[in-house]
Amino acid sequence: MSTTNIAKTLASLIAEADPVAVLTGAGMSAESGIPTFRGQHNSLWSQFDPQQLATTDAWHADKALVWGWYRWRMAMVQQAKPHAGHLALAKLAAHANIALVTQNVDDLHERAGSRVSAHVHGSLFALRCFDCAQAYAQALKPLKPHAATLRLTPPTCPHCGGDIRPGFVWFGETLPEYAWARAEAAADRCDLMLVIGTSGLVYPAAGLPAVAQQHGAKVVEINPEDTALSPHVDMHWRTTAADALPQLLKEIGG
Ligand code: BJW
Repeated sequence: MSTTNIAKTLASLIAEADPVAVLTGAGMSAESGIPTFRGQHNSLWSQFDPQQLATTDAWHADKALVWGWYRWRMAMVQQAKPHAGHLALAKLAAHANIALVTQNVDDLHERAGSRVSAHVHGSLFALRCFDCAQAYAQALKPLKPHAATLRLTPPTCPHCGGDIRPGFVWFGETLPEYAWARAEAAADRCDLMLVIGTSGLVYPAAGLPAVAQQHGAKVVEINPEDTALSPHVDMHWRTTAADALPQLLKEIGG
């Protein structure tokens, strides 16, 4: 199918669907300059070992290494801007009832104007104490740009003296209960799910498209590459988020 036909078909699926669930992953932010986790020569896991950085064992083994790496990523996100795909998705909400579920810990959807239903893997801006889980609201000391491997001491919790940790979900941790309930509800109820920029490898989020299909929804994937989900989806659009979403918005009349 030509690109124009894909955009037209998807626009008509959206016109008939209520609600539309959108599940985004790291590829959604790639064109804003935020590296994905897997694949590509500059992806995070091609340069850094997830076992050393994204597990509670990694945190206990070397908090300064993990905190320095997260501060490096926070700075990268703060400098990034939403791209045309983020902006188009935000505008699509004027034409469809969208439930946006993201695996991303950045705030690019919000900065583009979208209301995010669920950040299932947490958020860059939701720091909390490792020990007592109290939210940490104090501003972090501004840093000069630093190397990803700079070791930095995490702040101390004003309530219990524990270490402040990033508000992300590491491997082996359960997902935030409220966010996960909203994500499951979106998958249960939707008539259409758009799956944008995820490899579909990390569970339980990767199971959401199957849940949507079990409830009768169609699933459409927007991704320049084949993924673990590709064999199961109803339609693919083999292009990037910043290319597809503005075309889709135009087709819908936005
Ligand atoms: C573009 C593009 C462009 C590029 N436009 N597209 C079953 C079997 C085995 C293990 C498990 C299992 N079920 C659960 C597990 C364990 C584990 C898991 O899934 N492991 C798998 C790797 C096998 N899951 C967990 O541990 C989860 N917790 C859990 O299950 O709790 C219950 C439990 C407790 C105790 C024991 C067992 C279970 C938690 C998962 C947390 C994931 N955390 C991370 C890090 C977040 C913090 C941080 O940011 O550092 O979340 S991992 C990382 O992967 C991050 C992402 O959100 C997540 C998904 O990645 P995503 O978004 O798909 O990105 P990529 O890089 O993989 O793909 C990018 C895609 O974009 C590619 O397809 C590109 O082609 C595409 N792309 N440019 C559009 N311009």
